[in-house]
Amino acid sequence: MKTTGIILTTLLMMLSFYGISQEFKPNYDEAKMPPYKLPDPLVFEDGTPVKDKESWQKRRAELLRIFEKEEYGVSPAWKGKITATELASNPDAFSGMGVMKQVKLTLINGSKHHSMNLLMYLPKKTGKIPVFLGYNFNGNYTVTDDPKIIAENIWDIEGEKVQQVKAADSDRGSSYNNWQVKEILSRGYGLVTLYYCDADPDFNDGFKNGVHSLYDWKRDSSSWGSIAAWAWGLSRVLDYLETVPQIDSKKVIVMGHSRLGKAALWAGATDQRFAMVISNNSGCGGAALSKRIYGETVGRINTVFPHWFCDNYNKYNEKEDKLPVDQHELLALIAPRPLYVASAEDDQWADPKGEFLSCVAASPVYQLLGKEGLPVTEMPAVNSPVSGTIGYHIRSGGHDVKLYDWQRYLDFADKLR
Ligand code: GTR
Repeated sequence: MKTTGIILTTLLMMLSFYGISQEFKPNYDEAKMPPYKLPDPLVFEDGTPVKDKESWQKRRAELLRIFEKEEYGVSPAWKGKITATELASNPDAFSGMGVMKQVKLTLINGSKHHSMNLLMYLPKKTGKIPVFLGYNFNGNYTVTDDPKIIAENIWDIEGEKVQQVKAADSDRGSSYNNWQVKEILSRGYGLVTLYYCDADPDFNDGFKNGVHSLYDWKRDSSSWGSIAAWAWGLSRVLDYLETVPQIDSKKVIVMGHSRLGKAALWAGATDQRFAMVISNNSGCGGAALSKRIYGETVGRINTVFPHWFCDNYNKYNEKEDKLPVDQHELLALIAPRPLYVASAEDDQWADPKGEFLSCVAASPVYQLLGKEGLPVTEMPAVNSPVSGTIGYHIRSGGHDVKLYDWQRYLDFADKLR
């Protein structure tokens, strides 16, 4: 979703990382991958096999605890209050195709509070509306060029000093291609999006800013990192959506690209109210298998983004073989709900094959729960989507969300109808 910005950040971060660790060279050669064995999602830690749906629930809880403790960190239970204030609206967005609303959500936890601004587009139709929910990278005002969308300050995390800066009016609508709002509305779906730094600014602030600031807590080795904070923020948005009469809160599809695809997967794993989960090019720490050591690795991601995961995750830097779980088990936590994983051919950094194999290895859990999982075990050709209860495609082109991806997601979302 970030285009030039994200490419620049990635390049800068890669350069600075090479400064830190000269020896890091991503592997892009299947022949050079170490042999690896994936943990079986249907076998408990103590070796007992999972035989039925009931024992899967226990295994599910075990896996969730491992992912919390060793990878994303433990998020707090929410016992606070949420208020919603309408900030702006447009009853005739896109020449009457839909309604635009901007709503400020304030999360109140005792004397602490934190606000996040939602941008919503809902089609004009009768009946409850299924919606896609996802973070945007660059601010709500970049999603469409509607001048009524408030241009909030954005976080400059790329400059020498991390700071909030005024949004540039020239960026209005600059992320439209990543959101395809007209396509979404014309298919009868709504879109709810918010700026990801509104939930947690994306820099290593010692887990103090954003939703972290709602709690008094002492950081330890399994404290919630930014991915967990972003996922937690999505659950708070869902709390609010449950109160909006026009929205079908039983059909909220959580979607994210790249780091926000990792957050969407973790949100879907931790909050079973999300009806469907979509991961677009989520890669390492998202849908891709870590034990393959292909493209981005655990050591590299923890070094460049020390705030994304919990501190325990560092134990597996260059030691992926020691990981007690792998990412197919994260996907399995979404079962039996529909899940779509999308890769891009030129995005080898995110390991498309590792994302595909992860779907294959999650499928036995779907099957145990009476669902199809992914219908194939051989990687499909480029631009040839496959779908059962798990859907997958590898698109031509690079790390991005394109109209092609949205069209596949909309087709897949029709499974909820
Ligand atoms: C990269 C990072 C990836 C991915 C991406 C993004 O720099 O290595 O894991 O998350 O950023 O979020 O765009």
